[in-house]
Amino acid sequence: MKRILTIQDVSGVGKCSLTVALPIISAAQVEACVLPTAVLSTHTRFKHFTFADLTDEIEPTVEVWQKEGITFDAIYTGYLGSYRQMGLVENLIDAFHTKDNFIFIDPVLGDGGTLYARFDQSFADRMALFCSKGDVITPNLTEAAFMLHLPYQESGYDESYVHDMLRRLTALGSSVAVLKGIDYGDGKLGVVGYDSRSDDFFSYFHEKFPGRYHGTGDIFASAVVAAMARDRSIPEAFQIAADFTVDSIRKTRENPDACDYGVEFERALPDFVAKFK
Ligand code: PXL
Repeated sequence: MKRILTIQDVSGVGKCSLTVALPIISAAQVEACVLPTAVLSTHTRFKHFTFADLTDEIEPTVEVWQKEGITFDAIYTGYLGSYRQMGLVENLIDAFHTKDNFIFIDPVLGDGGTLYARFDQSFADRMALFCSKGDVITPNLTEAAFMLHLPYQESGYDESYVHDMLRRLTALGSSVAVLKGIDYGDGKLGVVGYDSRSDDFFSYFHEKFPGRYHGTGDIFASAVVAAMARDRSIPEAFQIAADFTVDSIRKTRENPDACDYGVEFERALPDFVAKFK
C-alpha cells in the first residue's frame, strides 16, 4: 500500500486540514501518516480559537522515523504555523525526499484576496522560499499573488495572465505549479497547471457555484495527492480532485441544514472511493 505523510494542523471543529486529509487519503486506499503542526479548537476563520503549537515535536519525530527506517511515497504539506516550523519541515523534506517519491506543497496562506489570521506578507515571503522544496505546488490566486508580490485580481484576467503567473510560480523552484480557482468570466471555475519540465500547460474547468466554501482547498489538495500516489497522471489527479470537490459543494448546497464552516465532503466520498477500486 502506498504511504503519504501529511503535515498540517488538527482543527478540532472546522472540517479542514487533517480532519479532511485523513478520510480522503484513506478513501483512496492509501495509508495516511500524520505530523500535526498544531492543535486548534476551531480553524482560524472562527471568531475564537485556541492554538497549541507542536513545532517542538518535529525533530524528535523525524529522529524516530529515521531510526525505524520509515519511508513515504509522498509528503504533503498544508497549514504551517510558524517560521521555525517551516525550517524544520524543510529539514524533514531533505531527510525523506528520494528520487522515488514526491513532495506536494499546498502553501496555505489565505483566500479571497486576504491572508488568514496570524499571517502577514513576510510569512508569505517565507512560504515562497519553502515552495522551492516542492515537486508540485498548488496555491490559489490569493496565495500566488502574495508569494509573487503581484496585485490580487479577483476577475478580469485572461489565460496569458494565468500562464505568466504559473511560470513565475515554478521559478520559485517546483517543477509543477497548479493555480486553483481560475475564473475567466464564462460561468465556469477551474484549475490551470504548468509543468516546467515539458513546458506544458493543462487545465480543467467545471461548474461554478456562488459564494466561498471553507476547507475546499484542503479537500482538493488531499484528493490530488491521494490520486497521484495511486499513480494517476498529474492532470488526471487534478481532474479527479476537482470533480470530488465540486460534488462535495453540490451536495452541501442540497442540504439546507449543512453547517456553515465546512462542506459535506463525506457525502461525496462513495463516488471518490469508486475511482480507486
Ligand atoms: O483550510 C485552511 C486552513 C487550515 N488550517 C487552519 C486554518 C485554515 C484556514 O483558515 O485556519 C488552522
